[in-house]
Amino acid sequence: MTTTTRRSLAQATRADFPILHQAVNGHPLIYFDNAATSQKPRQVLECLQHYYECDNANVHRGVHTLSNRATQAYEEARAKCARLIHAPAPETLVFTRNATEAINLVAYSWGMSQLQAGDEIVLTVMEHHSNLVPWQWVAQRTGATLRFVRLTPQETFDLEHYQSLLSNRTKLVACAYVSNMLGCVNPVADIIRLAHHWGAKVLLDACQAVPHMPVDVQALDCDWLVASGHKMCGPTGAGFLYGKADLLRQMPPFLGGGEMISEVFYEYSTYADLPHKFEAGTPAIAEAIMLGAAVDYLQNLGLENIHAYEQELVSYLWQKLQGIPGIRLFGPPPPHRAGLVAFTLADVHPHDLSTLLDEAGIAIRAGHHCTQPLHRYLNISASARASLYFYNTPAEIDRFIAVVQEAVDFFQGINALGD
Ligand code: C6P
Repeated sequence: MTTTTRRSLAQATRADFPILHQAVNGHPLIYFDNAATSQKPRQVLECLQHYYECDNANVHRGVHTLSNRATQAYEEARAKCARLIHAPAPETLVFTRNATEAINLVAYSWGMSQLQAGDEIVLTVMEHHSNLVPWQWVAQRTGATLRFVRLTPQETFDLEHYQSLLSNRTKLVACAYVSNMLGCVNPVADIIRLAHHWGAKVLLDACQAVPHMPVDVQALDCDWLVASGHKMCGPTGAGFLYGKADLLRQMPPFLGGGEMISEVFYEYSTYADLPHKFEAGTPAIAEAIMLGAAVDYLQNLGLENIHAYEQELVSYLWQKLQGIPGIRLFGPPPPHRAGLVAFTLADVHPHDLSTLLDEAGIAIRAGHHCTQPLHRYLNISASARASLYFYNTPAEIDRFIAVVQEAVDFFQGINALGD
């Protein structure tokens, strides 16, 4: 892709995002908190309006026209999400509220029923709390043991250490595709191949991957993959779990209620086929349909194009950040990273930095980013994180860097007064 096409990707898309065209604290908004949640284009917002104005009804229940329309749109959205990750069939994709719920589904359904004392669950030290807490519960209830892959000196996934942890006791490997703090893109193809060699299943937390790069579950051969719609231009309240069909069929239901059943008697019930077995109760219909519109939007842009553009942006951001005195950047340097950078400054607390940036209209995240154990592992209590998406521009990075530099100068001045 040439520089011109890349520039036009951001330029062309910005007009689609009404929220970006506002002033915050007297300055044009710069939204660098995309790893927390992305903004939504007009096409996705209009989809919500259209659904509630024209088609609103419950799905899979009525035989009237609106119910048929709602059901069709809901199932089309499922098919779109399935195509996005190259799932073999729409029924291998279960709608959930978010990635967290999808991981909990696997933990409760598969983990609680399949694991026992002596089994091992391999996680990494970089996991988000969502891919840690549910496995702690599974381990506590079943007697299985948690093992953690550590980092290389470059703060990436340590493949050698990982191999040393694998054995015939390993029953599950659950790891992030892209770390939401280190920004490293993990060697998931190798991780999966090695786990399968030992007969272990693999769950990929692809929250920070699916919105930003092409993902192919069949090429990867992962057993499960989870993602959140709100990080990929979709609404909150809609995410998904992909699972291999045989595996999903063997798994007991997670939640019980309407729509997940085949037949119900007073004493017992039989369950619906995939994917409905895992979608108890009225689902987030409008949100799922909006997520389908978000997938259309992303695929129109092209995930390869989004990825290439973000690679350029993050290289620029990294290079500029490196020039700031007293900065510590986490994770590997580009090109081996995703479009987010977490850092600390010697003289400025991340929360103070975030407040000063907000005064300049710039949104970043400060804190532990739901990776408290990773922050402890790195010997820090908090970090600042700038996370980019395809609608961000190099000019925004320039402004961000200027304000970070001003913050450093300001706090260095205050600290010097105290000396
Ligand atoms: N990370 C962040 O600011 P939910 O909340 O279920 O949509 O996503 C959870 C989750 C799971 N895994 C990874 C790698 C994630 O990054 C996230 C969400 C956000 O980093 C909000 S804490």
